[in-house]
Amino acid sequence: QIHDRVFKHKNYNFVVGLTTPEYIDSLESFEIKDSDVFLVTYPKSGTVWAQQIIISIHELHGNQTKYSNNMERMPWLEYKTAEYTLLPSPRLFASHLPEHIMPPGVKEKKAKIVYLMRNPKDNVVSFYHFSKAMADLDTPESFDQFFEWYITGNVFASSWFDHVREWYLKRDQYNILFLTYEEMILDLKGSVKKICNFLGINLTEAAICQVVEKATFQNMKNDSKANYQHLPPEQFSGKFLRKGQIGDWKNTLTVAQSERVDQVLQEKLGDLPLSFIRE
Ligand code: PPS
Repeated sequence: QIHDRVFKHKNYNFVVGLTTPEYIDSLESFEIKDSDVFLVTYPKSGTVWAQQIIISIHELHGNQTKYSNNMERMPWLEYKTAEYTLLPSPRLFASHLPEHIMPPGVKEKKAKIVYLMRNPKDNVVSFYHFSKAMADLDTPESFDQFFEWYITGNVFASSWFDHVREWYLKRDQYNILFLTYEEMILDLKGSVKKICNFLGINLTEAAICQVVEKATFQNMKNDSKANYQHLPPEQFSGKFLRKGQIGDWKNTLTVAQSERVDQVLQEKLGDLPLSFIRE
């Protein structure tokens, strides 16, 4: 089952109108620079949050560039929204691509990947609300319907389980840092420091505190560069910063749905040392 608003290419669901099979194919020869930084996520895992952090770290490090919003400073690799070869270094990209579609050059260069994951129960709830508000996506009739789409990977970005598994299994081929949304919620400052260390950027304690300040839920909500309110309301009628919590899934998933996620987690990721759910 595949919906109107997605097309499958290279065994992955893309959004119709946001990219093309030809452009995706061209990524095979996309030239990578050692200084490139990629933030890779399954959708609704905290992308815009980590985007704000990575951009702020670079700004405070002295990489001042003019940009009107975070999407412009750190565009999505799979949606060609600018001439990427002309972007100043270090280039910063966001991406929801699975490992098998990532430009092969990323492996050969010293380019860095921050891979951010979020537990699938909160992820599916966030994705459901996003699907209702985003005109580019198929609109579910109910949470129950969306849950079925999600569990079977019949959504934009395909299966969360496959995305996480594939990136995790191939991790040794990349210069990659795994982070979770949950650890960012529980220790934002520690997470910012982890990202700085990984990027090889030394910030003063005061600068780190500034990054943390800029990345709080409330401040991001009011930051016009970070909150994605620049998207036209006919395209997106919701909030990118919706609730920003761990465990909100308990207000939405039934016991049976929660158990189903546990079961699929066990089936698909049970052999890997990853744990996601925080009660
Ligand atoms: S997207 O469309 O894939 O780019 O969405 P993404 O940014 O990955 O995920 C959106 C969810 O991340 C939450 N978010 C935050 N949580 C805590 N603190 C901060 N600063 C923050 N910024 C974004 C956002 O609220 C979405 O989660 P939900 O559960 O829907 O609130």
